[in-house]
Amino acid sequence: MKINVVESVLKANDAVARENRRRMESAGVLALNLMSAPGSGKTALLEKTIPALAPQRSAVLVGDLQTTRDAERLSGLAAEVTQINTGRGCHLSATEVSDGLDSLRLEHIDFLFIENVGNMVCPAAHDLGEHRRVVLLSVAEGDDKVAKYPTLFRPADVVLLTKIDLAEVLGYSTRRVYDDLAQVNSRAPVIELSARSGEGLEAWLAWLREQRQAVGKTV
Ligand SMILES: Nc1nc2c(ncn2[C@@H]2O[C@H](COP(=O)(O)OP(=O)(O)O)[C@@H](O)[C@H]2O)c(=O)[nH]1
Ligand SMILES: [Mg+2]
Repeated sequence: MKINVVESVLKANDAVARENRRRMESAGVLALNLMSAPGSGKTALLEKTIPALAPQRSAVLVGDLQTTRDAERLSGLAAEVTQINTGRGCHLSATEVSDGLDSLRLEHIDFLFIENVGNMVCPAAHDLGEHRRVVLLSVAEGDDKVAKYPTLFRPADVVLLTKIDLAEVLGYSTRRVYDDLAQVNSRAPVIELSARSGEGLEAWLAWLREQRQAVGKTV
């Protein structure tokens, strides 16, 4: 009985996610779901990405349990920013994203960045209707997390090794991360980057533009 309830909740989420994807496709929006542990640098990356990419044509839906702090950091950088507070929820749901989409003028947007709630388990289980899954792993979290949290990394379309400016001081082994990724997800490209130093940002911007072309749009 319990299992049936869980299945039906996920099925309901998937149906709403399909509708979200259809809405965004008909408006020509590329949607990216950013997932990682709290503090790995999702908002900092968006602060650098959006001004360099398409500030007038980007929007953000940002999920946190409480506060509008991330929306405040990003407002003024993107054309539109909506904060979603999940209360006790450890991930965004497709329904919350659907409500978020209602707040945006989709026809004016090319890139929609969905900053998921910081968590390495729950977000990966919930389709939001995104086109691409972006998984961040910061150097500060340690080099052993890919093998420990494979469900996060397996469906990633790109893996961003963030805060790479800290690698040396932390004695970080990127080799271990690449070895583990080869077991878990050999499809996703890996970009080493730092929102602080700017290293890797050009490669990340190029990847974003390529994805937009892949869904039939150019910027
Ligand atoms: N050294 C360094 N610190 C960073 C970098 N990116 C983010 N941070 C810091 O990491 C902390 C968490 O970043 P934030 O963007 O809020 O993470 P989020 O919770 O994933 O959105 C902040 O203190 C940032 O200044 C980076 O590339 N290098
Ligand atoms: Mg954030």
